[in-house]
Amino acid sequence: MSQIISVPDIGDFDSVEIIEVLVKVGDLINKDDPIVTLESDKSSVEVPSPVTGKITELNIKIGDKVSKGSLLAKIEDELANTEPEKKIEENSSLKEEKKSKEINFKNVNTIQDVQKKITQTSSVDDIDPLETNEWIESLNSVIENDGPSRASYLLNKVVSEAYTAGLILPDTRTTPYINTIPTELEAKSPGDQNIEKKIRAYIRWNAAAMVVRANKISSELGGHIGTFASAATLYDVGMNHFWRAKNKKFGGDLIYFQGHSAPGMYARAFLEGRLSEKQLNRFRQEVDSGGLSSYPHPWLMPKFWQFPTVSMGLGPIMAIYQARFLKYLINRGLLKDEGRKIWVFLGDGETDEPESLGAISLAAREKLDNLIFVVNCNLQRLDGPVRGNGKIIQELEGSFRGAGWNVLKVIWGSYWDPLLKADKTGLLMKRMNEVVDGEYQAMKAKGGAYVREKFFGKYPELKALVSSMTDNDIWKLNRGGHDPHKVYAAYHAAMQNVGSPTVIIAKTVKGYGMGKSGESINTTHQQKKLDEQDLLYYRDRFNVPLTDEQVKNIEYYKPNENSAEIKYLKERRKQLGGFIPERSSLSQPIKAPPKDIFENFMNSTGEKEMSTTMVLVRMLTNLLRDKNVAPRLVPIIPDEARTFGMEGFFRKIGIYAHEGQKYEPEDSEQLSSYKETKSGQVLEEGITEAGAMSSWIAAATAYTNHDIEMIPVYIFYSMFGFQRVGDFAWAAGDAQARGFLIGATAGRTTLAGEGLQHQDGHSHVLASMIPNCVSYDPTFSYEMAVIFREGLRRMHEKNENVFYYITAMNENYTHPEKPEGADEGILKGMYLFREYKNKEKIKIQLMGSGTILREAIAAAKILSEEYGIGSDIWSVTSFNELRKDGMEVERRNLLNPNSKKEKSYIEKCLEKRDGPVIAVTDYVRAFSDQIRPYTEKPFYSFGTDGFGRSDTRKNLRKFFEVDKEHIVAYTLSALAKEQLLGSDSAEKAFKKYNIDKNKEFPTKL
Ligand SMILES: Cc1ncc(C[n+]2csc(CCOP(=O)(O)OP(=O)(O)O)c2C)c(N)n1
Ligand SMILES: [Mg+2]
Repeated sequence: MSQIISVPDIGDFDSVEIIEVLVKVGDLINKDDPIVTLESDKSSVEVPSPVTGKITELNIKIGDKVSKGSLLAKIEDELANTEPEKKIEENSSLKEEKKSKEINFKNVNTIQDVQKKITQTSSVDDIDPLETNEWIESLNSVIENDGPSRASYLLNKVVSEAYTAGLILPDTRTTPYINTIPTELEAKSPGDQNIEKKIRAYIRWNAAAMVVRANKISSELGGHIGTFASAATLYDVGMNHFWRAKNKKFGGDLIYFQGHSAPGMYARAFLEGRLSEKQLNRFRQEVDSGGLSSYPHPWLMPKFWQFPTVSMGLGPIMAIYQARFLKYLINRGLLKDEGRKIWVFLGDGETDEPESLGAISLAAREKLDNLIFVVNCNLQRLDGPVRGNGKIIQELEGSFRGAGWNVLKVIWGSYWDPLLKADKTGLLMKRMNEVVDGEYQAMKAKGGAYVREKFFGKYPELKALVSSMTDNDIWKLNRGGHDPHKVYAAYHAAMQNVGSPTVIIAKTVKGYGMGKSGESINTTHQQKKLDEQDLLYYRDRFNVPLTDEQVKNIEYYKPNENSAEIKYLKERRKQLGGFIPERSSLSQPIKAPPKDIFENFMNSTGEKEMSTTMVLVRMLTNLLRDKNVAPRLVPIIPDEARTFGMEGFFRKIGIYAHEGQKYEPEDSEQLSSYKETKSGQVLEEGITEAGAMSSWIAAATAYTNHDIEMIPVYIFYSMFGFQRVGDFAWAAGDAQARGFLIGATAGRTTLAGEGLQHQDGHSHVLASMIPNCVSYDPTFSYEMAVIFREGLRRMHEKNENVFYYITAMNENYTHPEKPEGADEGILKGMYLFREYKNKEKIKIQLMGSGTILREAIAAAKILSEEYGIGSDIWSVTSFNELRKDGMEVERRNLLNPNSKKEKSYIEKCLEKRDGPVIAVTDYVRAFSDQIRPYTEKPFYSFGTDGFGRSDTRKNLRKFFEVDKEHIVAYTLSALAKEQLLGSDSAEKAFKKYNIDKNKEFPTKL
């Protein structure tokens, strides 16, 4: 049966142009295959075929204008049978919906398997204990007869009723200041505790010894002892029992180590035989190869570290988006679901960074049960207590519970269990609740007698509770984070949790075991030099089998290979699949797309005006037709798709949504309707540049973390890029990210109306500071195409560890054809775009980039036609790349004063050309000034230094003095200064163009 294909609802547009016809008569096509591409003045979108069939008639051609309802083609759809497919889709989405409607009890009780009955402790606040008992007995009977789910349901119901009745309920953000998992429900560790204790002691010792040794070499080297000392058990339990390494059979868990706990990881790797004593001795001495980096830096130790975490706050948010990206890869069918987990270690002080907690609601919303945070609450940060007057653990519990996380508090160690059991009145718990962190810290600094007096001494009953204990016994009452049993139970519960992320909030002591030199004191963080007495104390505290002499020499301790400890440690890692951390990549390069995908962009657009953003979006649309590239593209947008004309992607490739789409979108009839789907490809991040950047980093490092090469393209307002999330970009460089960052709406005068906070005139300068960031400011469509294509080739085919920053503009203009042989120059940073030769022989070297190149081109015309001055017009696609080349060549020349002078690329371009350089961009002068040292020609740069403001492009260019008139006048003046021309021409030009000489420099306005 023949069917008509017409233009569907395309939103607010009328009479849009057909820019591509993608089928011909006789073609057999599938449902949803594109028929034509339509382009408005802002965006392009493909019209998909509604059915599978054979094209029998084509009613349009390129250049036609069409509107909603216009006839495009006819298709014979007798080959098609799309109904069953549809049904399958419907069935699965129905099922999903049903599933999501099932009642979820996880927030009611995190311990799924309630085995114990609730027992009443008579509380001092209870006015009617008998009545309370009746309630509790009822609850127990429900648990016993109908199970915990029913009990939870009833409690929920009662609570809802109470809310409805207007009852003011107790604040339930937090639970009492005790462990979340009751002792009876703790999963027991299968490990040999004796051996594990010894291993932990050796790791502690070696970590501290390494730092102390480094500081003997030079106190400049620094390092941390106290942090790892507080976290050793948290890491050890993970290493011995939970964290599975990547190997041929399994993708591996990903562990984000707290940056300054790195010494502990080195110390373990030393026992495992992965690092030598020589390497430990080179901690923080990296200049000659073989040293160990201060913190986790994949750039410096590319086979060891995976995640740069030491800039606080970046680790937690990057890990959240990593966990989400893992689910994305699974839901898109690119990875199999192996139950891999992302573990993230962070300090309690670090949680004050907005990035640390800024995305925790996303983690819950996305049901990231592959994510486990471990917050090491040692109650201290660098200067002092994290919450001296409060309780960081309770505060964090409230935040995470409120966000929908599964919260497991690990506050008290096993030595407290009998005391808590004996606490029949709830007084001990009350005391635990009322003591603030400042006091808790002081107690661990001051010893057992102090704790007896200050903690238990407040209430006679509590004093009595510990009366048979010695001060030393009291001192031994341990915190949960130092108790391997409690930590094991929490990790075990976290692994079982389904449907939400888990946070383990563990209480520890900063500088645990360091004694007077640094246990729980405000200066612990800075402690890196232990003297002999301190070291002897530390050895004794953990029973490290070293003689006094060995301690004095700060020797490392490593038992021999056949010792029970080393065998055990290795065996545990063998069982868990290998060593951690370890960085590797088994990913396959992506075959670069054929030339013809980009060929169109090399031609002139004729009369047709378009922006480079549109060019880029068109290019991505084309790439989505390439079978190798298409599945690997990850478009990432922080709520700006419509700004950039990318809304066509919504329907075409779908927006990733782990629960699919539970609603019919308002615009479902339209071609670019808002389509959310479980297999969606677009990461529509909402308004979070930090989040979007974290997604980009996850995708850009998927080649190592997931062994699959992905091509992330994150497109954002350029002003909200490097300026906003520059530290992430730095971390991306460290992590050896590969992918595209697109700074759209770039240029201080090009994003006209938006004003000061939006107009970017410096992102390229910021980008230039990252060594492995390759950046370009292209003007024309062919430049964009050549650059993007090379980016794909270098990063994703040749696997170079660089990432690309490309600016794109929103100004529409026509694009010329690519000049013959321009490719090399486009990539190196400059090429000759056009030449004006005049009789008078005065010439200038006119350089421009981005949209301001067009002002330069217009100025050259005026200079030639009105002043007889010739120009060589250089399109400078990358001042940044030119500078890199200039610096390198200069250095080589200085190192080889006897050799023939090598020429930089800039010199090669300019050597046979006359006249001063006039460089003009939509960026601050510092951008073009970068290449000043690499040419001997006089150099004048013009740019957009100063705060932006809203106005028309024309007015803004006049204000910043980068319009064609200013370029002409300043050029004439520069020529006068070079004594190539009299000064009258310039003076006349200033008058002619009404240039106000008394206007302040724009940076002062
Ligand atoms: C963004 C950032 N700001 C500051 C620092 C410097 N710094 C390193 S560790 C530290 C204190 C950390 O305290 P906490 O998070 O509680 O970790 P702890 O050492 O107590 O485990 C600070 C301020 C940093 N690394 N990153
Ligand atoms: Mg801390």
